[in-house]
Amino acid sequence: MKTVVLILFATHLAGGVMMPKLSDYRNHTCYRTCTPTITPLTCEYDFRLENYQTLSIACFDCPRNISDCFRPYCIAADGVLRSIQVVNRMLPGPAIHICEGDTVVVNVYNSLLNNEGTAIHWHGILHPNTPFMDGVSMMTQCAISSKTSFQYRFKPPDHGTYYWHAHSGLQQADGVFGSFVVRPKSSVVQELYDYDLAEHTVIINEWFHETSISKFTAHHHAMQDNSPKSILINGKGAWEDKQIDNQSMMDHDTGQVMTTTLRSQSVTSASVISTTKRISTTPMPMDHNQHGSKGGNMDMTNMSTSAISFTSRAVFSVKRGMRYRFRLIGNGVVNCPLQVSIDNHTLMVIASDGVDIEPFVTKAIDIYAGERYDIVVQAFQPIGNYWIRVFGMSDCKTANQTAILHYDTAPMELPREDPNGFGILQDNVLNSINITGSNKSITVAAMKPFKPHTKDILDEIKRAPDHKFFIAVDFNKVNNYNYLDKDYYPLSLMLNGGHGNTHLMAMQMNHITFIFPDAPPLTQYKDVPETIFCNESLVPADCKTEFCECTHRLKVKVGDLVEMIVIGEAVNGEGNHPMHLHGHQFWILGMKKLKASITREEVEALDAHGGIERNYDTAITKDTVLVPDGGYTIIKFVAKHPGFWLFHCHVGFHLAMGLGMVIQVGEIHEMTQPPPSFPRCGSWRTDTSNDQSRCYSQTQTSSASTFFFVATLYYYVFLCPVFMLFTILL
Ligand SMILES: *[C@@H]1O[C@H](CO)[C@@H](O)[C@H](O)[C@H]1NC(C)=O
Ligand SMILES: *[C@@H]1O[C@H](CO)[C@@H](O)[C@H](O)[C@H]1NC(C)=O
Ligand SMILES: *[C@@H]1O[C@H](CO)[C@@H](O)[C@H](O)[C@H]1NC(C)=O
Ligand SMILES: *[C@@H]1O[C@H](CO)[C@@H](O)[C@H](O)[C@H]1NC(C)=O
Ligand SMILES: *[C@@H]1O[C@H](CO)[C@@H](O)[C@H](O)[C@H]1NC(C)=O
Ligand SMILES: *[C@@H]1O[C@H](CO)[C@@H](O)[C@H](O)[C@H]1NC(C)=O
Ligand SMILES: *[C@@H]1O[C@H](CO)[C@@H](O)[C@H](O)[C@H]1NC(C)=O
Ligand SMILES: *[C@@H]1O[C@H](CO)[C@@H](O)[C@H](O)[C@H]1NC(C)=O
Ligand SMILES: *[C@@H]1O[C@H](CO)[C@@H](O)[C@H](O)[C@H]1NC(C)=O
Ligand SMILES: [Cu+2]
Repeated sequence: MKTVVLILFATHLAGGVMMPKLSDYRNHTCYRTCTPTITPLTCEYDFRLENYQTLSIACFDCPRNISDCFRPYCIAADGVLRSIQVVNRMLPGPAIHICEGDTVVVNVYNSLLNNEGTAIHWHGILHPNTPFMDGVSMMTQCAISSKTSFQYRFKPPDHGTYYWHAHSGLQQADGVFGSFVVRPKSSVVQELYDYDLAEHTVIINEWFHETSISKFTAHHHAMQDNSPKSILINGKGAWEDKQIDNQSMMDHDTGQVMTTTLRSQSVTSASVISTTKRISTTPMPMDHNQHGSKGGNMDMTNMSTSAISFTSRAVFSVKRGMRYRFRLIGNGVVNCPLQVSIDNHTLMVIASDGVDIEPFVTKAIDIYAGERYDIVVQAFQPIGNYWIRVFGMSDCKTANQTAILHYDTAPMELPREDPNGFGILQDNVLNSINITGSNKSITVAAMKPFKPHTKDILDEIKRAPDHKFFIAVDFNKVNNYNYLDKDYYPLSLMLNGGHGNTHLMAMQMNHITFIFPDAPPLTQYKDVPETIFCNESLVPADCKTEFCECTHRLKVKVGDLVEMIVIGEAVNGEGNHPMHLHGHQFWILGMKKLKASITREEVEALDAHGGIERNYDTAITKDTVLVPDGGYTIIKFVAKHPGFWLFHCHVGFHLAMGLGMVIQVGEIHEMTQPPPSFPRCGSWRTDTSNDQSRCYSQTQTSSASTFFFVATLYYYVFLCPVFMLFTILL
């Protein structure tokens, strides 16, 4: 009896939410060969979000002892100490690899400190019937409060390369992301490669050496730069900088802070490190992460030379003579196109954003935040090791990273070529930032679908749209009260300071800064006052002179054909914006950089005179596309799926500044509503006379909370005294 009582009390103290053991995959069998006759599975994962640390105590002597860097839960990153936010103490977080037709269940346990809320978005995955599983905090659900859990459950309708990331604040930039691959049961492009392995998923992101929120506030409130120092490939990288040679690190054995000169540390001096190391007796878990080199210690650092740093780069193994499908994921968070190339190998592009395209060969791809490219790498070169190079551009001009393409019988050594070797390639580049350049470099608008469009699809694409929206994106010269004060430190003073900092201006779409409402409209439409929504024809003021901030919404009917001409005005500052649409794929009808800067009026005039061509015949579909500065990108889609779908710049800092809008497809009654117990949230105040819509009436209280209330009452009023009585009696 005593045990029962203790268990009851323990459960009570834990608040009822069980935090799972780390790395706890409910089912390890979802990664398998996908065939047309395969039995669909339900693939369940536990995600625990935590504040964590690179080079934590889990890392023992890493990076002085490189083997230690491969210990479970050791996140070495690029060897620089910093605070991070991660899922299951992994970077990237757990990879999801399923077959077409499988159902995904992810139990998110929010263990973040500071009572920070979260939400996880499944980037690129469509939700025809589960719009409330899109994972956008304050749009499709409430933020998952700290110390609570939330279960995502959905069936991805299409195969392809996707990824997941936090869609709440800047958590994605601090480590809350991972890959998500839905393998086809059968595929038209399959004959182009021999292998499609989980370990060849390549997720690339810029990396700050401090928390992203610290970078963000320094940028906007103190006019600092927002340039990341480094780049990570599958969470790994090498970093070299004299300033961090002597970074203070705790000696995890002695507990003493030691300043180590990492650069001159040699393999032999590593043995000087304390031998009274704590021994971890737990066996190494399987590497469920499946990113790059799995399991084994692929130590490719070279500690006897000062030319490189001391954490391991990602290693991708191949067998000579074979062709491999690599899935590249651009997980950018600032304005950093990332150019990817592989020494002595070409990249055959076969798919992008989950859609097969007519294969073509390029030397390099410029990947923008949120884009995915599937390529075939032919391992036909002499056996050896080759650099996979990633060069940052724009705000990442000084950041770069390398990984290694390793032919499996080659010695474990670094490629001979200089890792800084050549700079950014200008020719033979897909999606180049300078798309007016060489004729060998093409834009994504020039990519062709794998199979020609059927007549039905062509008719659909060519039909006159029900809505044609011109959307101008720019930094605007208005007093953005989020970063300035009209009276005490207005924009005019700041700009005259000689900095010319564009990031103090307002990041807007048609002169409107987007804000999320204080309750998610998809699931609590009644709680969102209609007055918070706005659009160009209904704004509070003259937004060209006054700062306008509201929930920018474009409302369309289910089935409407929508064309959007998105213009990168770049009048007040350059910036390339990769625009991402939730819930739909769109055709790309055109993309052109016209000049250094251009106004919406100029593009509208050009279009009115037939000066803007649209390619219908070979238009491909994507879900994330670059809008070049001083140019435009034209997208078109059938608004098939009812819901509230965010359309935003995927640069995390830009979205945080309000570069987005929401497309409302259909009326609320046409949208699939979540189960009645779905979590609710919102603002509250006692005096609601001016606003009846903010607090919930008794009838709207979810059945789950009613149940919880009744259960708690029952527990305290009845069960608790009974058990206490028993305890006393025993
Ligand atoms: C896990 O995989 C096995 C084997 O494929 C399957 O039988 C089982 O139903 C799966 N379990 C869950 C919880 O999906
Ligand atoms: C380095 O770490 C590995 C495994 O973590 C351990 O087996 C080895 O003894 C360590 N080497 C030194 C020199 O401490
Ligand atoms: C690459 O990054 C390193 C810092 O890790 C820097 O020293 C080097 O100059 C960069 N190379 C190029 C070509 O930008
Ligand atoms: C790092 O420490 C070493 C030894 O303490 C010292 O000689 C060197 O100047 C330091 N380097 C820097 C960049 O501070
Ligand atoms: C790789 O390409 C470089 C530059 O074209 C060339 O110098 C080198 O010999 C090539 N390496 C191999 C192994 O073919
Ligand atoms: C490490 O660098 C040294 C000096 O450049 C070189 O002689 C050695 O072969 C390298 N080792 C590996 C494993 O690459
Ligand atoms: C693009 O072109 C502009 C001017 O034509 C140049 O300043 C810039 O460096 C180029 N960017 C890249 C990434 O090549
Ligand atoms: C364009 O391509 C053609 C054919 O491949 C080539 O002859 C020509 O030199 C290229 N022009 C430029 C500017 O690169
Ligand atoms: C813009 O807002 C007005 C007023 O609410 C509305 O009538 C109009 O339909 C809206 N336009 C779009 C495209 O949502
Ligand atoms: Cu942007």
